[in-house]
Amino acid sequence: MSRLVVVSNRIADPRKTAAGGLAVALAEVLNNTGGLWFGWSGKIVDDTEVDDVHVVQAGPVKLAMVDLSQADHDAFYLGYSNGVLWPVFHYRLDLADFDAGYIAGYRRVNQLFARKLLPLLRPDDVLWVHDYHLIPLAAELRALGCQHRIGFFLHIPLPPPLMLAAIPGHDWLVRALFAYDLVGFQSRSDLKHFGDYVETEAHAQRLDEDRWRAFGRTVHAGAFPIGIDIEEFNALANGPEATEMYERMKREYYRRKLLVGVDRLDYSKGLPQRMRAFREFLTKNPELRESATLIQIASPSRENVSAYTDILHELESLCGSINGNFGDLEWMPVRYIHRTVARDRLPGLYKASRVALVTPLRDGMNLVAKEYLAAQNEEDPGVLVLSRFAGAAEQLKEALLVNPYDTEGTAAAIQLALQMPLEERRQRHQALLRTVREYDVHWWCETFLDALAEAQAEEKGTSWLRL
Ligand code: ADQ
Repeated sequence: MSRLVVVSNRIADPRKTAAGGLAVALAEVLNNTGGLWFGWSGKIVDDTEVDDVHVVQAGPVKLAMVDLSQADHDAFYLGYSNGVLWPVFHYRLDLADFDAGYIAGYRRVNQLFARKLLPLLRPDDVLWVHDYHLIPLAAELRALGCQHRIGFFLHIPLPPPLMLAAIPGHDWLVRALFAYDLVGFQSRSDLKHFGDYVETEAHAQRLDEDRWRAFGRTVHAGAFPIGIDIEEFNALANGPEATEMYERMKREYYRRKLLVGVDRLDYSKGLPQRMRAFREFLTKNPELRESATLIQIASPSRENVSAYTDILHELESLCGSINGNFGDLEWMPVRYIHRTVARDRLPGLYKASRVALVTPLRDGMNLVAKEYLAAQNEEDPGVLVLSRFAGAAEQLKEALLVNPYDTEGTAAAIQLALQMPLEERRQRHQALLRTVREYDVHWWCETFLDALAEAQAEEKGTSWLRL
């Protein structure tokens, strides 16, 4: 069995299961193959100290980490990854900062990763690179002579060609994807955007459903929607912390129906739009007002990027005005919490909530939607209100799908969700849970790695791309 090498910007200690979902799934595969996990240590050091690779043995898994200099961190992480790629890939050209210096820093860090990773590789290793921070990594590795099988998974959406083309250096970025053997996306619409881009902008030849040829290379691409670790999540849901949380919420809100939102505080998550829809719901349904409370958890995220402070202020002001205008001494319609909730308590909060509002403006997948479904009591389940612009909407068709930009439509869905009869809630939940169970994180890992194994078999003997 080949050893698996996972590369991601941040890495997690696989022995600490609290990290949840993705980290747990990857840890499981890594544990089985005695794998290697390579990434940034999270530390910023002086330029002179950047060269060290820190290796830690975590059970059967080896963690190898590099530090970054302040300049590289600023250009690579804050600048190009989160100031250019994140907004544009989430369709927010207006928030992108196309400072010319960032792309050089982005490339420099990918070159650093390639240089430091290559000597750690064994001949039969299989590499799995994750997310938008590391798009050119395979090309940089190939330039150093690496001939390993390399797969890439993009956790965030891929925008349509014209939007992608707004990024200076977009052609270089997409060409770099051809250095991988397999490129995985969250949804079929992302895959379609990839196909459209490479055929129109790069004049790639489509060989079949999932293979394109350009720059002397054939790349396989597919949609591999990520799922949750349902067993791990069920274990958490039955644990003491989740149970305590559930009981406390039920006690505290015994006269009301809870709505819940759990997100990183990010402009892609549509939080102000959600608040406006909830305000519209309160305005239109005075008779339901005092029976509904929205708990919105928004964990702090990338607070050193300015677009994030703007969204924080907008959200605070909306929550304040809703509570000021609709609340009274006994009842506040919104409980807004700007903090991360411990992972082992989350299932209790989900279970106590009659409705989940998962209404991003754009999202690669959105695992909160799947976690909410997994946490429900099957006899008396809650209702998922889901944005049609989340990758999850391709799979979770029985949710109440909404357009988060449409305030009135979303408000109407909130009302429908709160008043949905038990039988309909059960039917929808049953179908949704079946999907969440079938396409869990293990399915995702296995399907991707199987496709990667097949992708390379066809590619033997062709020349590698050099940038
Ligand atoms: P994220 O944008 O971080 O991830 P998401 O999938 O919604 O988004 O959440 C990831 C995890 O973080 C979930 O397990 C969730 O429970 C947890 N989480 C989110 N907000 C939290 C909060 N306030 N407190 C505690 N825990 C919280 C990116 C992409 C997504 C994609 C994932 C995985 O943006 O679209 O689903 O990667 O590929």
